[in-house]
Amino acid sequence: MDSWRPSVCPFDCPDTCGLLVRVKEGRATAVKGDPEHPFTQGFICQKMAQYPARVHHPQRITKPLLRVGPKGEGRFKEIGWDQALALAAAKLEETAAKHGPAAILPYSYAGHMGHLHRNAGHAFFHRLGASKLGRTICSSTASAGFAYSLGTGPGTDLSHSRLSDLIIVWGCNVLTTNLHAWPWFQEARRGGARLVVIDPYANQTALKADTHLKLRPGSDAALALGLMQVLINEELLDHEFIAAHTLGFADLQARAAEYPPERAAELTGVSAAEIVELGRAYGRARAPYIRTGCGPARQLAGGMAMRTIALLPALVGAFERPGGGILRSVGAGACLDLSRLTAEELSPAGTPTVNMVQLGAALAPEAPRPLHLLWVYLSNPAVVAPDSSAVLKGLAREDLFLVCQEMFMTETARWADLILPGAGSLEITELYTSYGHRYVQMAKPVIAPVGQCRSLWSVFQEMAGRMGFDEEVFTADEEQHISWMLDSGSPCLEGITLQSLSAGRPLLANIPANPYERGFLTPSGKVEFYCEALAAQGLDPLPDGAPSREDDHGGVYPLQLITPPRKQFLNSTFNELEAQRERAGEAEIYLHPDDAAARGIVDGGLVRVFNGRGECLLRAKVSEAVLPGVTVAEGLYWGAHTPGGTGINHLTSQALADLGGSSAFHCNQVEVAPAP
Ligand SMILES: Nc1nc2c(c(=O)[nH]1)N[C@H]1C(S)=C(S)[C@@H](COP(=O)(O)OP(=O)(O)OC[C@H]3O[C@@H](n4cnc5c(=O)[nH]c(N)nc54)[C@H](O)[C@@H]3O)O[C@H]1N2
Ligand SMILES: Nc1nc2c(c(=O)[nH]1)N[C@H]1C(S)=C(S)[C@@H](COP(=O)(O)OP(=O)(O)OC[C@H]3O[C@@H](n4cnc5c(=O)[nH]c(N)nc54)[C@H](O)[C@@H]3O)O[C@H]1N2
Ligand code: SF4
Ligand SMILES: [Mo]
Repeated sequence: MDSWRPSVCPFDCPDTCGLLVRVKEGRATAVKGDPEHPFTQGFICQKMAQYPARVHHPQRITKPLLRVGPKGEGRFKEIGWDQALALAAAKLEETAAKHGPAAILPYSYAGHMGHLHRNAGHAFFHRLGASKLGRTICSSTASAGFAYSLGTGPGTDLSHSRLSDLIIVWGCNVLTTNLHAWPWFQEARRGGARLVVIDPYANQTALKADTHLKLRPGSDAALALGLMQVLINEELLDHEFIAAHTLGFADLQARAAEYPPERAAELTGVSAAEIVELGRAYGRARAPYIRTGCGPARQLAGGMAMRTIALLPALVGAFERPGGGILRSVGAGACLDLSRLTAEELSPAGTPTVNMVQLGAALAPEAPRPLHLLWVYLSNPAVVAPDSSAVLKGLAREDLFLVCQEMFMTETARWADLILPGAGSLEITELYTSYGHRYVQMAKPVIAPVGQCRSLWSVFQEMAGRMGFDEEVFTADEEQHISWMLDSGSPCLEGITLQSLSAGRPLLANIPANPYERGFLTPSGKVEFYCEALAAQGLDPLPDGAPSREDDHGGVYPLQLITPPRKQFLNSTFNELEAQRERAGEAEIYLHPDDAAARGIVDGGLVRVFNGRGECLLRAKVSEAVLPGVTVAEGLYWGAHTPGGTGINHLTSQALADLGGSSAFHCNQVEVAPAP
């Protein structure tokens, strides 16, 4: 008997699709998009269509593994769960006794986005007194920048954009990373809307847009200020909105005057004519809508860039028009009460925090507080964290005990001392919200755990028992925790309960499609052109258009490199499927024809991309898709699948962005040469 059962896509993708999974004799055999899910609309991406192959992959880790060979060699023997967890508990105790509990660090991120399992280890590590992890690798800079301008809280829903007449996709490759935005944009376009993409390269989305402004990476604030200057200069302003809902317009006006189109053009690489044209179009549009991604934020001055972009809608009063507004992130996640699950209060006062972007530095033997036990789950830091050579050096330390909860032998798991096989999303009970839509969903297991795999949740609960922790958080069951999360008292979860979600249908949270109609969650309740909170930290209270650029060592590394996602992978996930690697093809780097010619590089040739941190071998893609001086390498390939054995994060740095402590993955200087 086969049947289709409801589930949810667990990946770190704003679309959080509702799924139907066909199950035959206890195995998942096919996955499709839920046709009744209003956001999924019955289709899924090509990656997820491969999910059954991933779940039942012959190389999936299905038993606990203990290292037998030298570190990193990848030789393990199978052991039982009891032995594995007893060893883990002994190592935790030994480390805490010898070095203090802060020598233990959990390292987890977004391999699975369900709230229960994503947060399952928090209480356990808090109770241990382990160092805390600052989970900043993705969006903390973008959200900090945005919050200084518009406040916290969700942005304008994507479904709202269908009423827009001008959609600007600003540093977000939606056809790769937010596929389900596309139907809304296409609906708007059928109604006459124009689609503009602002991005350093002609990505998939730009190729399908009406206009592509190709800017230098890190110059978004200058571009936004240039657009503001056009709006101000040509009187394309909504004075009524500005007077009622913003703070510091006169100051902004003075600052924007420093960015006439010619200067903005010089800073951005976009022509003055294009800037004037887009400024006018934005000012004259009935309901302009902006979708920003993380692209502008993954820069040394990325927080400032996001803050500046976020101010544009206020100048033209776009927030008040059906179809107008701006989106960075939306969803009901912030409405949940995670406090009982994460039990922050169990962490002793004064416990240090390690910023996950700087794992390489934290693992160095000379770090001020050396780490001796690293427990990795839902993440693959050997590939995804910046400055891979520093990370790998740390993982190779003989005096570091590495536990990995994984489904596959990733480049991190290879270095482990102990691997615990993880149950995947089809095998567990879970609660999901999204950062791209407003639906809340619950998933129940559709198959039994594969092999001896166990969920993160059950492992941490059992570990807590073994360590003698008896607080309520460690004894409550999954459904109890889901109920607690939903029972937050937030009006946005009205009517959404364990019972109502149990039918497996998506429930719409009570969040307006355009939350800005209700005002702004800034300290002043207004859009802050002038931001007192930034001034109080000694930072520039006004938008600043100085471009982000890494030191090029006097021109030794003259080319800018950005490293955005690739369509066939989800961060470093899906590298484990050979068929998916074949679809992705070889790792490439886009180079402008002038830059290629100056270096004797031909299209399709193998090139060495290098800087002071490391090098990669990539296939040259010589194309005017980028400006001269700019290069792009899509995708987090595992090093082992590249000709040089090194992934792209061998070239990125551990430097933090200006606000929010995130990484600057798109702010690197490199040189490129033909490979020997
Ligand atoms: N297929 C696929 N989908 C994914 C992912 C994946 O790996 N693969 N990852 C998921 C995750 S975790 C996330 S956080 C999201 C990220 O999704 P996005 O926000 O779309 O990804 P970004 O890396 O921010 O890159 C977006 C675009 O920003 C551009 N960009 C880079 N630097 C700049 C700049 O300085 N200014 C401007 N204007 N643009 C710039 C890049 O060229 C790219 O086209 O996607 C999610 N979805
Ligand atoms: N250069 C560069 N680096 C980047 C980025 C970039 O744009 N450029 N993007 C950054 C961003 S936005 C992010 S969010 C991070 C993402 O970084 P990560 O969150 O580390 O994402 P993944 O690489 O997908 O690794 C997730 C791992 O979790 C495992 N996993 C998945 N589900 C389960 C489960 O149910 N149980 C268990 N036990 N394991 C599971 C998968 O097998 C996979 O190995 O990478 C960042 N790194
Ligand atoms: S990765 Fe994104 S688009 Fe693909 S199925 Fe999952 S949520 Fe949907
Ligand atoms: Mo991310």
